[in-house]
Amino acid sequence: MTLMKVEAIRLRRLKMPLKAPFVTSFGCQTVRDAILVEAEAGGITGWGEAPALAAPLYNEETVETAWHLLKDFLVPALLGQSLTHPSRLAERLRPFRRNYIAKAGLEGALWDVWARARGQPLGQVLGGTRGRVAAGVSLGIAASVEDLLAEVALYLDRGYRRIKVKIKPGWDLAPLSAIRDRFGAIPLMADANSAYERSDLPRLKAIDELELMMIEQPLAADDLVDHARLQSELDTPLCLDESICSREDARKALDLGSCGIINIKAARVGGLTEAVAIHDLCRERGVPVWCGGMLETGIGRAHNLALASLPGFTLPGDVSGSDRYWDRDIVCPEIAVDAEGYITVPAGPGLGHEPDLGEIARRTVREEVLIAAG
Ligand code: OSB
Ligand code: MG
Repeated sequence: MTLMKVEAIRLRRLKMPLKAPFVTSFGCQTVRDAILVEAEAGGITGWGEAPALAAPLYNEETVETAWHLLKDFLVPALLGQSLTHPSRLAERLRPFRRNYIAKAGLEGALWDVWARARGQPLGQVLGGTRGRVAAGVSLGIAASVEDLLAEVALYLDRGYRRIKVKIKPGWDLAPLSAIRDRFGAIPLMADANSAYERSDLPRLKAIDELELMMIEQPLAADDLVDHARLQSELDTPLCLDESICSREDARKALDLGSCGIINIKAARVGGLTEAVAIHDLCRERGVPVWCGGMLETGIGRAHNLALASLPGFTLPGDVSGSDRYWDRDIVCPEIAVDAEGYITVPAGPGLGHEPDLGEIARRTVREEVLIAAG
């Protein structure tokens, strides 16, 4: 396949109950309303996921807006068109502003088609070099410090190689100090999802004393300038998530000194092409990156695993096993963490974790098939 002609796209909405509610500074999730994108091109099927959240609290997108964008703009712009490579999709979709999570779902399906057509694993097609990826976990805001300590113990026992804790003003020093007291110098970091302001500097200075690996996104998504000011006041590296929606954002953040580390999520930046471009920039500049997550099903999780196999992903990310969120995932095999806390990057073509069509059908609550005219 040198030209990829997309003949049909099937969009699905799935209801996936989370094992336990996931609480952040911006809200509480109990059910994952997931969007899957299935693309047909030249007899090959590829899968992507658009992991927008139910409410516009992490970024401006929601499950409904991502569905609307895909159905009414992005898929119609692609159907019947021929692409020489998945990386050419972004320019086709550029007239439609932002809506990066929706775009990433469509691009992801095309990357899977492309890799399967070549009989190569997606990781390899992206430039991945690792055979395994260190697993990390993101722990939500808990009901009590004791509950959080029990969760930390569980994931350390399972071999996870980094613990991330969600924080907000009032749920920061106590839980983080308790973890340091109980577990010592484990690889520990905190994610604020923009819950702090400049006036919280004294509190952030106190967190600085805990020698975390990094503090993720303390300030507003649109504020690279105050992140740079804050970074100059702290020894702990800042890591940006919400602030970085493109390679250009990453360049500006690094030029300004707004962070020392970047969390790369393909979903947040419009797809794997832009994610790889940010990876390449950071690698040139010696800036470590790690792969973030968005409560993905196994489909998005397999995409993340492929991305995290690139050489610049030197820090463990929010790449966890299927059983972190799901009683039963929708891919075969499920994504598993070994006793040493690593996930094997699959060697099969494309995602390397096959969609479980029965399980997907059982959870599908809405479906839309769009077919190229003629
Ligand atoms: O800020 O990294 C984040 C989940 C949804 C939206 C934003 C974030 C997260 C997480 C969990 O931290 C990552 C995961 O385990 O998928
Ligand atoms: Mg984050």
